[in-house]
Amino acid sequence: MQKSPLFVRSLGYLALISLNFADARVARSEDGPKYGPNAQAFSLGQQKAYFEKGAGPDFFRLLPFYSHQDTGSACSLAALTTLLNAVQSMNLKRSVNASTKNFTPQEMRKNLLSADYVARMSGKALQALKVKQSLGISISEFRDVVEKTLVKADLTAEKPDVKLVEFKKVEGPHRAQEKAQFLSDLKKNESSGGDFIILNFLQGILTGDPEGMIGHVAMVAAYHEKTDSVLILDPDGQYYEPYWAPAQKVFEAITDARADRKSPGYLVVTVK
Ligand SMILES: [Ca+2]
Repeated sequence: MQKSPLFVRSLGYLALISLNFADARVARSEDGPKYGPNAQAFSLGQQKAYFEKGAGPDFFRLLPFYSHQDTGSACSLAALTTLLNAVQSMNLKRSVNASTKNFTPQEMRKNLLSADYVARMSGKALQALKVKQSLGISISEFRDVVEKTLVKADLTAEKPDVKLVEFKKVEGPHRAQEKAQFLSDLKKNESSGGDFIILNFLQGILTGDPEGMIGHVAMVAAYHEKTDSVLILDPDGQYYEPYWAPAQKVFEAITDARADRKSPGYLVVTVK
């Protein structure tokens, strides 16, 4: 399929000037592979090894609510939709019943989200400019959106804990400790159903698509310790399905300074 030179997709934080960046992107060969060496489509089989010992609780909680972004800047909103539906299904405050609706981006825009965030998720730079914003969102700002939306949706018995784990913008010896923290969080998250990880990352590092070298937001569905790989629920459904990626590459993708205009990082959301 022919991609428009101004085609903008899957961005977590796109400044207005990024339209120029998108312009400059190198179009991938139409005949090239869908995924590079750092991503394996979920449908291609690694899950067989993952399921040998049974999947973690997040996988079953999140997969039924996997959401695609509906605009070029709404990846974080898609992840938020998945998160809210997953938390709602946990019946932490009240049990779902026949009248309980699933959350959808359309209804959330109308009834749950701030005008500011809605404009930033619109995919339309001028609409974002009207509220003095640019398209997309930084992970630190998204932390606040996740917390406020979970509270407003009133799905938990206790106030949700939304922790931002930030990385230094520059490379250095601190990366070893940061990676150890990330792996520790992945392992803990994999074993517990009461917490979830939301990544902010440079999509192209994982997919191999030069057009994807921009910030992106997605939930972690699983961590397979045996193969040291992470199942990413990439909301860029126009092009991708969930895929496995080596934890080392995921770490590189989330620490890359280009992933976030402020400072790169990820969220650990704990609900009770
Ligand atoms: Ca978990």
